[in-house]
Amino acid sequence: MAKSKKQKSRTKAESKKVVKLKSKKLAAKANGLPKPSSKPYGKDGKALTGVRILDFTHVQSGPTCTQLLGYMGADVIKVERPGVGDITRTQLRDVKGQDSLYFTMLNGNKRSITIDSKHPQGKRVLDALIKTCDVLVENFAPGALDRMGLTWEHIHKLNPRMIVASVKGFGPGPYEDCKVYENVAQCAGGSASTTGFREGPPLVTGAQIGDSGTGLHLAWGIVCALYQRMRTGRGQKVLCAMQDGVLNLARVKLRDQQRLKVGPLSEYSQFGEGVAFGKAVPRAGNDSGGGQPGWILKCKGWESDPDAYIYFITQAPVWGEICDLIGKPQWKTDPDYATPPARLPKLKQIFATIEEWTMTKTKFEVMDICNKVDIPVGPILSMKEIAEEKSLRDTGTVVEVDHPGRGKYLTVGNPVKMSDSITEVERSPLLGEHTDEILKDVLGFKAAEIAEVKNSGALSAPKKEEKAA
Ligand code: CAO
Repeated sequence: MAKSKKQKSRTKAESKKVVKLKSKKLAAKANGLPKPSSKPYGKDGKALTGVRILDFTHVQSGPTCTQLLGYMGADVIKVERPGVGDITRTQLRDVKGQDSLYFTMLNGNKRSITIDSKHPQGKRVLDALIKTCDVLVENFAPGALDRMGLTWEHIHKLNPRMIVASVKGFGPGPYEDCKVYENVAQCAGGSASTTGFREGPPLVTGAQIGDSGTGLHLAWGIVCALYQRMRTGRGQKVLCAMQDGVLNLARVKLRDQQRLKVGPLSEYSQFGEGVAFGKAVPRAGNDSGGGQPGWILKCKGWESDPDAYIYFITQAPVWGEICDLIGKPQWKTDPDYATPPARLPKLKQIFATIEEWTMTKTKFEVMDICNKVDIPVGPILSMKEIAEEKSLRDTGTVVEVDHPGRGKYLTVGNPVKMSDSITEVERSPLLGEHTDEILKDVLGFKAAEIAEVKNSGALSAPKKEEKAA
């Protein structure tokens, strides 16, 4: 049936209303987000494209954080002391006169500008950078940033949106003024007291959980603060104390401290060995941290290769498969071995028997055989093996980059892989390599201004140091 003019226009108005309602609903559903990008995945910038970091970090903890942000696409501007730079540039040098691996492996995907932060003209440049950056990251000794005049109040007056992120050794409390390095944090965060063998002294770990671990925590805090800023429009302070970062990684040991009140820790091999527990969580050697007993066992070649070992977990669901592999099928039904509680007092002997089998195979053979029947094992990989491992190169976890001074070197790429933010690992910058570029392109300084700042000596090493170098 044909509609009248009036009916038609009413329908139009109505349909307009419906469209409006629909788009409102859609907008609410999208949580205020833009329309999904139509560009192919990996081709629409990076996760942190558009975020600019004023990187005032040095040594390891802070640089780890800003390198990760750089991997995610942030523009990281590293401020270094003229003529000297980050102290790690010259520490543990392997190539004479060139930036060390210590520096190059922690400062990829960054630009370097040299500024004397205590020089009036240096302060002028820093203030200009504060106005244009989103995040200031620092890991100076407590109070050093304030002594430069870069107090929270000063920064916030210049840029209320600025996030100020800091690594310190300790949070507020009796040790807040202490300078802290990696192993100090491992000890103060509960890792060292719970690492090592019961009979031996506390041990620090090879993984840099104090420095790199805290840098990683700080990066997470910064990204969260950036997200909150989208709602509040203002920056905030982000603090990660190394002691706190280590404790967060050692939280299972604080779990065990509380369990100790209730009774002995039955998954620790000292329980099976009948050794009494003290008041604090003991060192557990190579015991597995979870409820499934595990140990490191020798493999073929262990006599000459210090890394011919495998971590072997006697997970309950695959006990039968383990018994078959090691030629002890009778243990599947023997009441002395058939259940996890029955095995606890005999773990030492059980692992010794499994080791007789693993010693007849290389760690990679054990890996192949066990994984086929879902027995969890882990080969002890040397750094040489990791450096040469093809699959790690293929995924970009180990990357070779070229450096104008020192040539090719290996670095660790982004350990986090994202489908729409592809990491391109870049070499570390030379000291002050981007000073001019930053003054001109980031700060918009005219040639005369650049000359004025440069002539003041705020961006170069004092004459004496220049001669010494
Ligand atoms: N221009 C001028 N001065 C600069 C400068 C620049 N661009 N960059 C740094 N400085 C100055 C600082 O202002 C400071 O001077 P004051 O002491 O006079 O204020 C001085 O250099 C030394 O800084 P610092 O005390 O941070 O360095 P340090 O070598 O004495 O200590 C460390 C190193 C790591 C122990 C200390 O920075 C610290 O405890 N940081 C926090 C915890 C941390 O990150 N530890 C991890 C270290 S390993 O990753």
